Amino acid sequence: MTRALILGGTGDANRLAALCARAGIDAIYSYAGRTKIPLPHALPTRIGGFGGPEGLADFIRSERITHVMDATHPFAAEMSRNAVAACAATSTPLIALERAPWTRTADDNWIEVADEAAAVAALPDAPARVFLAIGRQHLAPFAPKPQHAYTLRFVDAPDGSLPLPNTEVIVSRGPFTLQSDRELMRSRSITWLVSRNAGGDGARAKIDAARELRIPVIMIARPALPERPRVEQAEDALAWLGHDARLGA
Ligand code: 3Y8
Ligand code: NAP
Repeated sequence: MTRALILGGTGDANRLAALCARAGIDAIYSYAGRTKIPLPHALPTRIGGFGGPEGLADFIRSERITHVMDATHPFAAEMSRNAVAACAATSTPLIALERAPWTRTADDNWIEVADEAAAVAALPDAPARVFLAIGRQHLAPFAPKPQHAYTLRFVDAPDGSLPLPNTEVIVSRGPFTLQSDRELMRSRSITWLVSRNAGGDGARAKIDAARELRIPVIMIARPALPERPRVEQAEDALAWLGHDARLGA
């Protein structure tokens, strides 16, 4: 009997959860608990870490999970690595629902970097106006460049001081639109955008807006992940589970 665990926290995971609920599949949705009020789901939902790969393996055994679907964000590398280890330890089938990275077009002005430290190094020394759209967990590396005016976007309002002196915080959870991101960057005379290569549609508006406004983008590449079977569409994850959403099974 199928009993699936969805490692969630993205728009793709939300779509997969809706498909599972509609197909009457016995599934549990899991959040890390990073945000104060995560989006509710039709599926039973758990919030919080498992306690490393061993904790996840224990959860799989105690909850009699038969399939794990890792629909976390491409930068949630620790969760994905733990899922590979825990599924190997418990011989549990695992699929990753992972959208393709964004690719540069001829009209894009991207500086592609490997990580946040390289993104900081790629920023100019002369004071600039930077839209830093990488959340609130990764601001510390930018502290050595306090001379810039930073526009920050968070899911929840910051609960304390920020490691940067000159900031404006926008609290918004996404998904975002081209019109709103273009207006956000134009109204603040943004001259640089820093982004992670999240892929998908939920956060690509800022990339398209930067192209239109001819703003250079410092694009942070995804962390390397262990090999595991992967699909890009929620329907294909459901098909993998043995229920074909397209046929209304
Ligand atoms: C808690 C679940 C939906 C899904 C919304 C997607 C799109 C917006 C891209 C920008 C970039 C960022 C951030 C982002 C994206 C979607 C999707 C996606 C980037 C929620 C969510 C959780 C989180 C956690 C949060 C991180 C932060 C990252 C903000 C829910 C809304 C910047 C990643 O304040 C914090 O501590 C936030 C932490 C991890 C990255 C970071 O390190 O700060 N996501 N985001 C998940 C959990 O608890 O398990 O609250 O409902 C989900 C979404 N985040 O349609 O509703 O599908 O990818 N989220 C990045 O790309 O750099 C926003 O602003 O342009
Ligand atoms: P991470 O660094 O890969 O994970 C750190 C720890 O958080 C994991 O080891 C695990 O704790 C716990 N965790 C992560 N995702 C979880 C989940 N879905 N369910 C239960 N526990 C989870 O993860 P992160 O980058 O902080 O991302 C946390 C969540 O936000 C993920 O669900 C991810 O999909 C979502 N998100 C992240 C980003 C991003 O930029 N990273 C963007 C959008 C959404 P234990 O080791 O204790 O099990």
